Amino acid sequence: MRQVFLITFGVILAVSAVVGLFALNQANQEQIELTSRLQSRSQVLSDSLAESIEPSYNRRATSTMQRIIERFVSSERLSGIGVFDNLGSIVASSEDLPLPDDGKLVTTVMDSDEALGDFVRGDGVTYYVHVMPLHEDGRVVGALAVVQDATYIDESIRDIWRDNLVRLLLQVLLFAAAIFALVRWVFFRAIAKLVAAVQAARKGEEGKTVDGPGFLEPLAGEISKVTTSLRQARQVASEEARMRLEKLDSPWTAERLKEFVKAYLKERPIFVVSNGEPYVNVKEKNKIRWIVPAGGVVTAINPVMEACGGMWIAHGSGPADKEVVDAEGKVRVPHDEPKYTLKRIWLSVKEIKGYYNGFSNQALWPLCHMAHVRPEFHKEDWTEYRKVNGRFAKALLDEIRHIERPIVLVQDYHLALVPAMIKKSRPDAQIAMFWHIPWPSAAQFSICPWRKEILEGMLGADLVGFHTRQYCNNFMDTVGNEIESRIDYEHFSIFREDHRTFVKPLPISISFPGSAERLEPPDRSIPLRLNILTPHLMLGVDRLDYIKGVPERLKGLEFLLDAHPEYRGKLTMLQIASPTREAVEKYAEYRALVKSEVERINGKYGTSDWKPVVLEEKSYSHAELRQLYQVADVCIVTSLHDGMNLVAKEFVAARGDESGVLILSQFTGASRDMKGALTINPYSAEETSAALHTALTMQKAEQHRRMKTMRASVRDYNIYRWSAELLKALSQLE
Ligand code: GDG
Repeated sequence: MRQVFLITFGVILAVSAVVGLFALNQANQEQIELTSRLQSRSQVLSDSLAESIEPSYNRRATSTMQRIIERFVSSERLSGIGVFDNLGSIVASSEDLPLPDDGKLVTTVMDSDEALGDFVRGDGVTYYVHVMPLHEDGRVVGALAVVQDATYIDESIRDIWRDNLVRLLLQVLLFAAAIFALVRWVFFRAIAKLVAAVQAARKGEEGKTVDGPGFLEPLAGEISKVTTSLRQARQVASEEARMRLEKLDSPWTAERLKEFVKAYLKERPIFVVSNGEPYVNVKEKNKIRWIVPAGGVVTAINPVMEACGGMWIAHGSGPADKEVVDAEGKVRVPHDEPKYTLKRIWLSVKEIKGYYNGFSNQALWPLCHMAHVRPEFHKEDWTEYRKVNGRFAKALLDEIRHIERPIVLVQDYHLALVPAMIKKSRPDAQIAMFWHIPWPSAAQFSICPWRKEILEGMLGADLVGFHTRQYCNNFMDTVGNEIESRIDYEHFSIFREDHRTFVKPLPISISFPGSAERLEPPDRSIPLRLNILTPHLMLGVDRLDYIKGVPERLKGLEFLLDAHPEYRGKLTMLQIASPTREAVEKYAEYRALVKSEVERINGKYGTSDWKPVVLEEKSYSHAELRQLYQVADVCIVTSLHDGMNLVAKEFVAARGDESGVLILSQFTGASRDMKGALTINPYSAEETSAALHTALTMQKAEQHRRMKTMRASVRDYNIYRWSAELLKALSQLE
């Protein structure tokens, strides 16, 4: 748009300059012509008047002169006539004779014996004064001045300028409108069409031809060739990918997953249903911006949706979420390069209290995690949980009503009842449910008053996935204990009535290789901003959740600073603690506990220029977290129980330099895959401290060896492979 204005402005400037020059020339010509006509008339009038006046002047017949003057003034419509003696004094004149004050013109004419003329301005009127000498016997004896109103010359020049200005304005308006329309509709439209065609080629969409109007034809031709080559290259890649699809080996990329989806699912759309949404909109200073919320489900599922497209249904929890969606609660995301549709569901305060804060996070979350927080079961929370699950199911059923055999991926413990609700109305839907948190032992699960309903809900899915084989076993045992069914341990499936559900371990991962793959120069700006200047940096990144074992981590640090005072002043623990589930009391208590522990340790060891722990109780962007992963010497994960833990994998993925040490709790799903980590029992401060000491003194060669192993494992089993395995297993269940 700016360019259109610039072009229009340039043209207007050029037109104005041309019109201005022409107007100036016209005005000059007019002035010369009118002036010359005025001068000639003055000359003729003066000559004929002089002839009549001279005899009377020589006779000093003043009254005769006065009469002649008066007659002449009125008959020729003059502004005045004056007769002067040889001293320049008026002898006879018309009434109100407008003359220059100093009378110089009269004197000059008499001295030079030559007629002269000049313009005189006064009271908004311009006069032309013509003075000629009067003679007696060939001698100059006086002068005669004839004064004419010359204002019409100024007016005529003004009219010329005004007419030209009006013409200029009209031209400017017409030109501006024409240029605007031309640039906008012809030029920009053609460019926009070209851009759309190139974009379509980049995204691999078929059927958009690259063409442009005459002047853009050469460019369009070249772009067309490039996009054809791109399409051909893509076809070759796709062919190769298709040939490799049968093998679920590495490397898996977003492109390969896309091809896989095309080949296996024949482009059947994918629907993801989860409680949490991938983007949250907030309003700051009247401007809406989006942020990626902290949490493992979003980290894992977003790259899959970006690769495969489809629809993600989630709770719209952001304060400005409603302002960016259409009437159906939908918006295309990511906002800067849309790839799939996000449909938001709105929940009331009561629903959030019972379904989310209540049953999901005060009953199921502690029930599934052995973190010594007692689950709280309340009938009213369960009622809301069931009701909200019904609302998610209904929203999904509305969306799939015209789609044959849709693929539905239900995420996590908030939506355990959704699979059966969908299956009941749409038996043709292929449903997978992934449980992102641990599944406890059958005995532990048996304390849940609504265990049967939860299991029946989950068994509506064709496939139920957990991170580890152990969780799968626990689930099969639980179903065996609680529900009338036939358990098939050979194929890991459960028969109930006429439906069969497969149970499969699918260790979730991250999108490596991805942006994390790039080797960026380490950026220490965040530690510097936080005034962390110690040679060693130990990093923790967690939602502020009691399962993450932050107080235990702090105890481990305390133990280290006691056992190895040489680290005092040399080591800083930076804890990124993104706030989470703040409406739940246990989380508020936990937050206060972490804060007071940090203060206690900082009080115990801190000095004027060193704090052992820097606690950041706020969310960081993924790009900032990546910067931190790249400069930390140690990343520490001390979860008391954790389904997988993606922070461990993100740290490893960010270490393109193959150095740094990962300390990992043995109670995370990740500890099964991350063979190069230093594994600890976070309940033992002594063990944590020993691992920290080992990490801080580890030779570079040893760090490389361990990091290489871990990077290879995350690269081989990334999120694209995870989803390919899940989708392949699901599509083969017919
Ligand atoms: C559940 C299970 C399982 C952290 N702080 C910020 C932030 N994060 C991101 C991390 C990471 C994710 O959140 C946390 O993932 P985790 O896997 O560590 O943990 P949970 O959120 O508890 O996830 C877990 C996971 O689901 C997947 O199945 O592994 O066991 O509990 O990606 O980088 N992200 C942003 N700002 C932060 O401040 N944007």
